[in-house]
Amino acid sequence: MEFEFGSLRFKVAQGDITKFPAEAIVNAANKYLEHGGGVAYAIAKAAAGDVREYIRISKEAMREQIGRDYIEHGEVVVTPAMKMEQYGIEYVIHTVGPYCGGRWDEDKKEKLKKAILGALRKADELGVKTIAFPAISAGIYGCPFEEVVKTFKETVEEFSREAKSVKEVYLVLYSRDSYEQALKVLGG
Ligand code: AR6
Repeated sequence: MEFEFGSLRFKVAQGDITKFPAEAIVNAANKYLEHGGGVAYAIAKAAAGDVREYIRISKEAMREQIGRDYIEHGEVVVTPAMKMEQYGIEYVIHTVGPYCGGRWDEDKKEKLKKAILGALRKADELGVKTIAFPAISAGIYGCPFEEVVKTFKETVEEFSREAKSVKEVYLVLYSRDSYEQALKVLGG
């Protein structure tokens, strides 16, 4: 499924983001970049082989780029793709979405928008053309999948008015079920 917003395309795909051929992939991180489970663990493992090593690299990058040992919603940290370079991935952009625990309201939506926009703006700054996102906050953080998908589409449309180098934004869904659910939500 594909949407065109000016010169920007928003596409929904199914697959494993650690092998997805985009110049930048986004990690659904926690504020301390601990990469303990979910897609964060998978990315850390695929990048460095050793998850603890990638956590160390991420925390060091956070101190250099943010000057703190945690990030807020909207703040992002960039680390190298390491072993994922074989798929054409150059950067991992770590962002933190809201914790929902099954609930959803305007505040959670705003936090998710900030998390998505922060990563998109960083990709633009890095001169990236193609960026791929997982369904941030829709796993361990328990945000309603449909709301997450709708918020992605809305946020990418908003970003299209300021986008410079970014031309393609992918939402990469892990399971066939979640992919089909997303198509339904977005009217496919
Ligand atoms: N490729 C694409 N999507 C994936 C993959 C993959 N390889 N693996 C999982 N997903 P989650 P969150 C999907 O829980 O809810 C971590 O411990 C998954 O099916 O990874 O933002 C962090 O360190 C789901 O739809 O992220 C944080 O502590 C989506 O990715 C916390 O989890 C996001 O699920 C963040 O929770």
